[in-house]
Amino acid sequence: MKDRLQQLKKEFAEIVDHVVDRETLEELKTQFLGRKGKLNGLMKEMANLADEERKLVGAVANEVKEAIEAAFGEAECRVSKASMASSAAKEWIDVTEPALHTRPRGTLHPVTRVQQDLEELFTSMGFMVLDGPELESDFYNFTALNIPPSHPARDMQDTFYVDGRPDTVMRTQTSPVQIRGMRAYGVPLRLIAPGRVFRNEATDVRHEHTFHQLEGLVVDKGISMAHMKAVLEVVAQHLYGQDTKIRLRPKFYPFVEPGVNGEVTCYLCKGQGCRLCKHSGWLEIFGAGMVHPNVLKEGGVDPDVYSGFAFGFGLTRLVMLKYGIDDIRHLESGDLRFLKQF
Ligand code: FA5
Repeated sequence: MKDRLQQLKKEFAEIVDHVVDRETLEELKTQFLGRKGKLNGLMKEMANLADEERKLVGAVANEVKEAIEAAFGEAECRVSKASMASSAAKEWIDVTEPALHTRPRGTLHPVTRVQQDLEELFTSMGFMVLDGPELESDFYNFTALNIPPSHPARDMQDTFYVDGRPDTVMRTQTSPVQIRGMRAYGVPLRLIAPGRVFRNEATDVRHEHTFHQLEGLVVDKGISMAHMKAVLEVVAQHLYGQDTKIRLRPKFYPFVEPGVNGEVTCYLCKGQGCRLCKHSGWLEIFGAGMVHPNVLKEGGVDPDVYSGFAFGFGLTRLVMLKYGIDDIRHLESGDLRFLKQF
């Protein structure tokens, strides 16, 4: 009897070591320790033993039961650790993965994209980037730019005046920053001034009441139109490719002399003529010229010593050309269906 009990303990120890899952372990427990299990079967047989013998065998039976329970406890611990490790491996979480339900992020407005691209280009050529106020004085917007009160050139830019502040306008151009820049930093000077401007326009596909320009000014000794053309060529080629040429044709602007209207070869048809360039082969993208002596004087610069050139890109137009936008009014509409495309 004692031997059979010891044999049972040995048998359990051998089997339990190979069990790897909780279900088999439970089955094994019922098989050995359950009411109808092997140990109970043996213990029932003890009833037939003599008193003395039953005491001895009973002690062995208890010892075997405890040993089996202890082995079971150890196996249970081992199996549950293994199962935790395997489910951790299966349910592995990549903590670097972006969350699924983040708030949607916006994108840069197409005007901002082109503006930042040009800011980078100009700063690489030693230009500084300046801001100016959108609510500007009549003096900076017109008078200091050689457009005195009642001069007919004021009619070229239909202006928003401000109620109760006759000397204040919503700036019609970024050119006032030329004066502000010269007064603030002196010469020699290289600056660009991108920004929003406003005109009381009857709007259509090419004209908005609110649009963006990018002004440029270079003042130094011995600056000529050749410098101006070279810089503008670099910009045009950066925007539309190395084959791009520029064409300068005379145009009147009160703050430059001589003044030009700047065009680039149409990047779509390479100058052959197409719908985009209205079959001319050229696209008009800026105004420019040599800074008028009166403007230099307003900026505190001696025109007998220094000369300079200035230019003003229609930044919004550049954006339209770059992305093939057919109606300028989309750009300030705030329409997400349009903006999400960029
Ligand atoms: C000017 O505003 C001058 N300040 C440019 C300049 C600067 C000339 C320095 C010489 C030296 P203009 O009015 O032509 O010029 O406007 C410049 C550009 O702004 C135009 O070529 C055009 O691309 C753009 N533009 C003008 N009006 C509108 C409008 N209503 N909507 C969108 N773009 C416009």
